[in-house]
Amino acid sequence: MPSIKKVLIANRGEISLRIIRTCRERNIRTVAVYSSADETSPHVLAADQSVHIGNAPSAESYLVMERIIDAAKKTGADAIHPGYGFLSENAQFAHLCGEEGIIFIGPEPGSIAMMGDKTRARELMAKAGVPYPPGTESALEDKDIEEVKKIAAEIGYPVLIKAAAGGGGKGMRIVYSEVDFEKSVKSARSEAKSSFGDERVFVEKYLEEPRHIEFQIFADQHGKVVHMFERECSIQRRHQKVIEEAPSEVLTEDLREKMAEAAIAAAKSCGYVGAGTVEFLVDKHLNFYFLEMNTRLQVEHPVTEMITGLDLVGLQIDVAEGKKLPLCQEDIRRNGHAIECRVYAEDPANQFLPSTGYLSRHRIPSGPGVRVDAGIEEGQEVPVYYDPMISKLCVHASGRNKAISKMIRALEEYEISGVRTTIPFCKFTLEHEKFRNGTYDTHFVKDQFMVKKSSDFKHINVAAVVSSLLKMSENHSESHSESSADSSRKSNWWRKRK
Ligand code: MV4
Repeated sequence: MPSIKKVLIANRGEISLRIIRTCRERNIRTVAVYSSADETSPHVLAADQSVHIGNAPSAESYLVMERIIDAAKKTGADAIHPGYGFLSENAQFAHLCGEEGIIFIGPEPGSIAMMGDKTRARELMAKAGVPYPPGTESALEDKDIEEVKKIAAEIGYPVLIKAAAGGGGKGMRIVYSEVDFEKSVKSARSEAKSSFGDERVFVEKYLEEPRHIEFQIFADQHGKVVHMFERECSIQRRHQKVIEEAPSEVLTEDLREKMAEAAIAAAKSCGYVGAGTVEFLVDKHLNFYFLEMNTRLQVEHPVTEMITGLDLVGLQIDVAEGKKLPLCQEDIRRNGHAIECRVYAEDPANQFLPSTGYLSRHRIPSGPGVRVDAGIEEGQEVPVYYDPMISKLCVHASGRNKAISKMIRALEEYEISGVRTTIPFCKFTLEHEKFRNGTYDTHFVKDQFMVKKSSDFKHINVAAVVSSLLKMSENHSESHSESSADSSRKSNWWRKRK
């Protein structure tokens, strides 16, 4: 059995630091790779060794497979952890690692490729008996448009056209009636072609007010697959998750068990190994449908770590070394409630435009049940080249209400100056009646927060939005002032709330 002695981390930011921490606990050496924008970034300073791999744009650094493999060979790393994003779901990269005798800490390239093709994934679910939204079995290219229109009419409008190579919402078109169908297929195809170099699209019934609930699964090389319960990720903005929590408010024990079983069947259908996530949409009648499988460790994995007490990166390393999963399903218990807020350098008062600059102040909250995974430190610049996430703020408490209170406290304690952040938006959401009573769905951000046209006002809680925008502008003026008087006022976060 190969034992991993040195891991190269093909990523940057908080996830690289997260991986380095587990490696250090196991006495595994670490190698960071970095672009010219990351010369002084925390992940580079924290790793045992570092290798410069190119210019700031990721296409010239973190996405260049050969440079990363060369860096692993040069430093004698025996494994590569891809993190999330970048090359983490690139089957060719996983394959290249194998060819070079480097352990790819993730699934086999074949599993990545199968789940990356959404029509292939639907076929696998059909065989595995996992429910998925009604629609065309294969890509539309195999059929003529009249035949496809017939299928769309049978499933019933609205329907959704999706890219076979897609995910994350790119190349998707909602079609409300047959008159728009052909035109939407054409535009979805051309977007799919330009985004993925693959114009194949397929059609699904459009589920109108779904919740996004995903199951964490883990598989070893010996055929054992377990699940680690769900995460509810319905608070999203333009396919970007903002708040995740576990457990989900809507699942009954019975439904949880059925979905977990479906998630395990989905993983087995592609011979999965390692950490993976099976995404489902759940409608208001609590029917669930397979959406896609993410063949990587996800951003929001700390939520699962908090409710299970497990170290998912540690388990990834165990499994990559060929060890049997050191736990059975019965050993995996859930305890309490966890919430994650993603803190982005984006301005919620200005359509979430990226807010770049120096973090002149970055003081993170702490206390029992509070975890902050940050990839950037005070005094550093938020690079414009990558995702503008500053940190993930996670809390754990015995129940949901306590977790919400703890998160609000932690958000208030968090001090950031120099850039505007999504902290006020997270607070707005946590204080929102629909979040508190758990009746939100994937349209929450758009419906409750994005005030664009005045006609939208009749649908929203005007008072809540106005008060949150006022709070945001307060925050805004603070974040741009760096006088000592101002920062002393800011550090008075513990004053009684109004
Ligand atoms: C859907 C859907 C409704 N019905 N599929 C969005 C990203 C991509 N992974 C799939 N997505 C969706 N697929 C059917 N048949 C609604 C979405 C969707 C969504 C899903 C999860 C979380 C947020 C979302 C926001 C908009 C649309």
